Amino acid sequence: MTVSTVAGLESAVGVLASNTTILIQPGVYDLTQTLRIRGGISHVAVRGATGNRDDVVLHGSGMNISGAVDICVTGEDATDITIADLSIGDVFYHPVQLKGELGCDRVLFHNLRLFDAGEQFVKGTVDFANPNGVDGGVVEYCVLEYTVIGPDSGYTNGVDIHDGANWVIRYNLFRNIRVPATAPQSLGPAVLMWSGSSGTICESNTFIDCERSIAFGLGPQTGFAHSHQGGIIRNNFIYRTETTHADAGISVWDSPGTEVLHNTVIQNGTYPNAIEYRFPGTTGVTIVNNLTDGAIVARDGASATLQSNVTSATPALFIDASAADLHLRPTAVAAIDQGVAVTDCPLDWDGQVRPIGSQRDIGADEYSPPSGPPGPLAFYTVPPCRLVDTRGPAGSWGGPSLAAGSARGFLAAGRCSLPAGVRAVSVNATVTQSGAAGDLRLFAGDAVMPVASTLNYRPAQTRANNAVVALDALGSFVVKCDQAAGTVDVVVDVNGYFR
Ligand SMILES: [Ca+2]
Ligand SMILES: [Ca+2]
Repeated sequence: MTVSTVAGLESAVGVLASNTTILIQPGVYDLTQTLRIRGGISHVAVRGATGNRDDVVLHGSGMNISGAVDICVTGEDATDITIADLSIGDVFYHPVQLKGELGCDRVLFHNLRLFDAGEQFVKGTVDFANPNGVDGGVVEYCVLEYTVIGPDSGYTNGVDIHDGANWVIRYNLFRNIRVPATAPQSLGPAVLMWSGSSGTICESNTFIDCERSIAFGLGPQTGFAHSHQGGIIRNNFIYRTETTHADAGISVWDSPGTEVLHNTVIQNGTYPNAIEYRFPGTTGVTIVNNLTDGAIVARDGASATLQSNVTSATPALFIDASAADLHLRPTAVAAIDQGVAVTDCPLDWDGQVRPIGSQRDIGADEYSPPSGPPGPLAFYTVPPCRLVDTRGPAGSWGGPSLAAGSARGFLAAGRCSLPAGVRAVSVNATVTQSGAAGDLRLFAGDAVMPVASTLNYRPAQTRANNAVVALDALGSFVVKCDQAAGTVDVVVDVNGYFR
């Protein structure tokens, strides 16, 4: 269903049924009540209608004043929730709270801007007497930021999850997760996974001017064997010049078995340590191929295996450090081809396959020499492979169905035997279960939307067509659905690629 008013949105969420998407038309929505996703439902989505997160903005009652709406969206007794393509902020507590104590699991946050939260931006709660937190969350392609600075209380984090298993936090920008110098509380990590959380993957994010960027565990906690266990912190860019409340970029505090691989942490002397592992419960940790301008330090009886880290990085190694572009320059000989082989980090920050050249590079970027003007592309076949099927469970390559007028991006590189650097894909695109007559346009995400359609269809028709679809620099493409109303399902099978 499509909504275009605050009342329409609040009413639609109130009656939301399983397997339903709410599409929100462009506009600013000053909420009058919390949008509660609940009622034992599953496979539901709340999305901006255009695919541009800046077109749809949900406001609470204000970051600094408690009011009618202190939490914008809650996930309660509901699972397999998608929240995508919009902005949420200006709220006294949380843009989004997920209630593990009520049975919430598996929430996808995609292409959101979350801003100006009086407390945590994404909060996953739990009943500490009977812990069963929110599992299987994904936060991807989002911006979480304070426009200027956080609340006077200082009580904030970006993503803060109690007792969550197997979260994935990737390709996000965390900016200005910091609080005033006078705040009574401070040092809230931008990513904080704790209270019995496990198996988190935190990868290929960028952190700019955050007090602490990533914390797996926050020290021993009563009632939990460990604050966090396992998981991987890899390929993150962390950059800070802010001197107030400075702390370590990466903290592994009571988190056994965690891997810290190929991160670039540049804090410009604002705090002596780039990476800290701490407390006796932190055992079996591996810290490999990280590039920092600060120390990597054990505290309070923690143990780890360190290999091939460089802790003497200078801004001269990077393309534009002051703008937090921590890609390596060709002259960065201290990092390029100086790493050791490591299993659990096959790609770099850009999604490029490691190694390029003779060995892996230290840090989050694998340096790739400029390719020069593109030459003629070569065509390669791959075994037919299903890349996208919106009839499937909600996810990056699955549901929900495409809504009328919407556009959605899909990453192709790295899937279906498609290598990094792929420039175009040969596909068979199928539409089915169309709610109205329409057409699809498939195109590179960084290109101007083409006039010509890839596939035209009538209502309730199943129809297929072959196409060659160009990809953007990250190896992704966009599907734009042109139809008057309803939804359509899309299946994209790959049979070859150009590179
Ligand atoms: Ca290399
Ligand atoms: Ca690279």
